[in-house]
Amino acid sequence: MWLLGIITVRLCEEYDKMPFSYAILENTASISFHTRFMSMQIRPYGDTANDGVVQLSFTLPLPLGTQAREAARCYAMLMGMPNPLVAHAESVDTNYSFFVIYGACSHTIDPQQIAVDELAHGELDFYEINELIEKTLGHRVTVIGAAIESDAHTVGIDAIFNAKGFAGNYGLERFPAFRALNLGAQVSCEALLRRAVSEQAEAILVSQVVTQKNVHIHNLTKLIELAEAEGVRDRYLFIVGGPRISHAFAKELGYDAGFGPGSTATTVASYIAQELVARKLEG
Ligand code: B12
Repeated sequence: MWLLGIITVRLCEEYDKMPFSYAILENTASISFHTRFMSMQIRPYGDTANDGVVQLSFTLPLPLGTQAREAARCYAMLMGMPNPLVAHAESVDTNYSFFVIYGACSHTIDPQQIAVDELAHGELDFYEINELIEKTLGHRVTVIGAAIESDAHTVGIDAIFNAKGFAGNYGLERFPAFRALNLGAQVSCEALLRRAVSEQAEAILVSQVVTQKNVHIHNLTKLIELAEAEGVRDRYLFIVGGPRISHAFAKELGYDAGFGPGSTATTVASYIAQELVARKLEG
């Protein structure tokens, strides 16, 4: 521990000697080279292009004071900010302090090298979705949804299901092509699967908002494992949504699709309609 302490202090001292503008200039020189000749390397934009300036906030388990402020500054250096400024410090409890740090990061990123696993399905409108299902599938599609297990947050799943919808988009209950059943929150995986069977659902939509201690991973894995154990995994489209969900993450957990913050029923309905049609055509 004491060795780590010494390294930390030395690192802070070394960075302290480096003027803020020098750190930026040094890094900007290398970025120009890369930008022109190698690849497209970028940094965040603060005052001038590619200066790397960011603002971040965090809480430390220390009472507010000079030691806490310095600890926050050193911690920001360890995160790759050569000369951070503690722009704001506030006590949030007897033994906890909240900080806002302002500083320039030296790291760069090449957006051309970033691979994003996104849904390839295009977005159809309300009428196109209903028409596609009616003409190609020839029946109403039953979709069933819930916030599963311990999760009590209903606003997200309601935004997707409720007829009045969200952000100017109708919810699934409004689409004539869907029979949409929203079971609400804190529904066990067992109960959701039982209901999906009895209602002859074609898609199961689950919401997970709380991610503390990775509870969402536990809950989401439980549902897929249960479906596999009961031999019904391939009977349904398994869809998950929530503020910390991405399509790539959903796939990792064994789901067919994942929807993150700001999702609307139109996007989800477009996916369900096109995916069910594609599966039907594949036989
Ligand atoms: C309202 C709220 C509550 C209400 C919920 C009331 C209700 N009926 O829903 C109450 C007070 C009950 C609550 C309780 C708790 N909450 Co709360 N809550 C919130 C709050 C303020 C808003 C959430 C919300 O409604 N967002 C609006 C909706 C529209 O957004 P959304 O959920 O992201 O949904 C969109 C997408 O994610 C997606 N989506 C979501 N679900 C689905 C599903 C499908 C199938 C699809 C396709 C898409 C999709 O589409 C939606 C529309 O775009 C957030 C903070 C915040 N500002 O987000 C905290 C927050 C989610 N809560 C939090 C916590 C910690 C809790 C508690 C654990 C607190 C406690 N210690 O008791 C409890 C948990 C209770 C439980 N067992 O689940 C944390 C979660 C942190 C984390 N990462 O885990 C947050 C982020 C607050 C925070 N900053 O700490 N909460």
